[in-house]
Amino acid sequence: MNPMLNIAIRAARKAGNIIAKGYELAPQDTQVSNKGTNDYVTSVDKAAEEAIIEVIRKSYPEHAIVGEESGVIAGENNDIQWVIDPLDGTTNFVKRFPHFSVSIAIRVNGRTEVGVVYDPIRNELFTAVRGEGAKLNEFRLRIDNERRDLNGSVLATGFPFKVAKHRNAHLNMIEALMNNGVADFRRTGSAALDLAYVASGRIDGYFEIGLKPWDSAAGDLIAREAGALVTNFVGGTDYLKSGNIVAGNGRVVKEILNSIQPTLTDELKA
Ligand code: 2AM
Ligand code: CA
Ligand code: CA
Ligand code: CA
Repeated sequence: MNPMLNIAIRAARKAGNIIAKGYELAPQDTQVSNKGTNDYVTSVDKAAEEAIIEVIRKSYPEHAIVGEESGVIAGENNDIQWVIDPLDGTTNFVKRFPHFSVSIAIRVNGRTEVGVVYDPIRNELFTAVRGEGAKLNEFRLRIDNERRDLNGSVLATGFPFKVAKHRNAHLNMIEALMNNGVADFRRTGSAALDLAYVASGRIDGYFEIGLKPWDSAAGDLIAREAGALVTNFVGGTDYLKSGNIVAGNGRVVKEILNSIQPTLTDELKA
């Protein structure tokens, strides 16, 4: 097995165990604080991130790490960067809604080589290595390629956190997509799992505004290695930078892009 994948899996499982234990505790045993309005961080997010960093440091002390809770930790070799979200879906975790994940991507010279998304509640481990396909536990993943259009489709999305800037555009997108045949939406609260669920054909497509690289880098590789197309809102490839992301099979993505095109503000076209 790819040695870096092996370490990423070890780190994800370790963080997942910390999260699962934290989930079993009485709510008052988890410290919750606010980073901003509706923006929580808990003692479990922090403990999980520390555990991941410790595992990486043991095997690859020279690599750089970017974590949601720690920011950038430079290394001697900054060409290799681990992009980690120790708990994707903190709001679910805090509400005791059992849907969240650990997300770990390894990027080499700006290209994602390894992606791991781990759901500790269901014990589902989604992995991908660039050029080698994607897996759910030991099974190979393939997106749903049968679907040719949006009629009857189910898409996942997330509501944008920059409300003043993006809420209207997002609601317009939902309306436009429903007018073009989308049957239903899922708002799961974990962007990393949304992308992994595109990879597994559990949802037909996914779009979201303003993600951070740690939300999407691992799920992006898993989706693409399962055969998905992933783009920004105008079909471009800079979605890790802008955070504006669309994923699905090629035809579904094309239909999503066509549907949302009239709703895009100038900022969302970039
Ligand atoms: P988090 O749980 O790691 O913070 C779901 O739409 C995505 O939005 C998740 O990846 C979630 O990641 C992220 N998210 C939740 N609250 C957020 C906030 N206040 N600002 C930015 N992203 C947020
Ligand atoms: Ca967060
Ligand atoms: Ca996240
Ligand atoms: Ca997080």
